[in-house]
Amino acid sequence: MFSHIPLWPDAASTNAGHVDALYIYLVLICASMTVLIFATLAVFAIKYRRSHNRTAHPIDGSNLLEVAWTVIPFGIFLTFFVWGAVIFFDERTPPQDSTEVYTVAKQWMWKFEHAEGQREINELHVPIGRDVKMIMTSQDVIHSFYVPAFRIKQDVLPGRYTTAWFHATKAGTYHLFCAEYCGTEHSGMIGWVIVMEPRDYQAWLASGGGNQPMAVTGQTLFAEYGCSTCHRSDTEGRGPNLAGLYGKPVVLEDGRTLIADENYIRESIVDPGAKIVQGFKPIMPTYQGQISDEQLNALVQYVKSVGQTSTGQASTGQAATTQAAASQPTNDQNTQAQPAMMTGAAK
Ligand code: HEC
Ligand SMILES: [Cu+2]
Repeated sequence: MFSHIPLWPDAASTNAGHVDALYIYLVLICASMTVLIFATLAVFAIKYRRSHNRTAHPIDGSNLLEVAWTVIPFGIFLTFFVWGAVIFFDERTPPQDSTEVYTVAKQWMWKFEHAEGQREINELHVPIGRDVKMIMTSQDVIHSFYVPAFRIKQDVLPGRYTTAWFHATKAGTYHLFCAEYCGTEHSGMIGWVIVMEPRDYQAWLASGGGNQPMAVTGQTLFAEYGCSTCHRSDTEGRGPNLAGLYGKPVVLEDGRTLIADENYIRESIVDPGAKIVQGFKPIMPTYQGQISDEQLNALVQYVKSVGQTSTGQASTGQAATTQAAASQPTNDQNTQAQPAMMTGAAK
């Protein structure tokens, strides 16, 4: 509708229309207020101009008038707040079952890794018609993920995750900016979001070749870093069984309860002492400085996938875990008969 006005960026997400509508509303209200004020000014200036054959009649004020001109504008301006809050909360809440893309920002580039395993730099390929959740962190300073065509902007911070989501609606190639000054080459920290028809996207995924899902990478790391020695798929481990942890409430030693989201899992790995799970001792070593952000992402994705059954990408972790769990009792007696399962478990 507004695409012929060059000031207006492309609108390529479900969110864009809402943001634009609110923006137009703001402009209209401001414009009508301006017109109202200047019109009144002009009319009064003429009507009540100084004149010799008229005497002034002082008035004592009117409570009705004062209440009206306070309450009515207040009500009008509150609509900004309410409407803005509705859009804000919608933008802040990624739908369940979104496709996930992990993002590591650094001076001065964007590194993306799809949950399915594809990696890219300064280019992000996404399909039309799917909810995409960006799980973002920074390797150094604060950056900001900004895609005008989607009307989303989200700061990307070191040491934690921030998330953003969108649902692309129009194929095309759109600008990606860093919107937070981050050093000398900040202006070069740009890229492209390539929105593709689902068919083309499938072709693009297939052409990637050789990538394994992040959850599988994470599972390998989980064994390599010795996590699996404490976190077992039964209740015998020295650490909690992580199956089904993601999205569930966790009761802490100090009595607090919180939801195990990506940030909680991440913090549990780099700063295990920060929040101790009730009933467990603080014996988990910190992995701060020993693993890269990419490895951390893979571990988080793996922990999220353990014991999940609903989403496609999660089933990899689930399959791998069930396989490992299933093959454990067979290890001693049945090694010969189960060679396929053994390779799965040996990792
Ligand atoms: C020495 C044993 C040990 C090792 C090794 C270990 N952990 Fe832990 N982990 C624990 C214990 C004990 C807890 C519970 C106490 C706490 O919160 O620190 C825990 C808690 C956690 C939690 C929070 C669990 C919950 O139910 O809320 C996560 C996630 C986690 N660990 C992941 C990992 C990962 C990933 C690794 C490997 C990089 C790892 N752990 C290595 C012992 C261990
Ligand atoms: Cu930046």
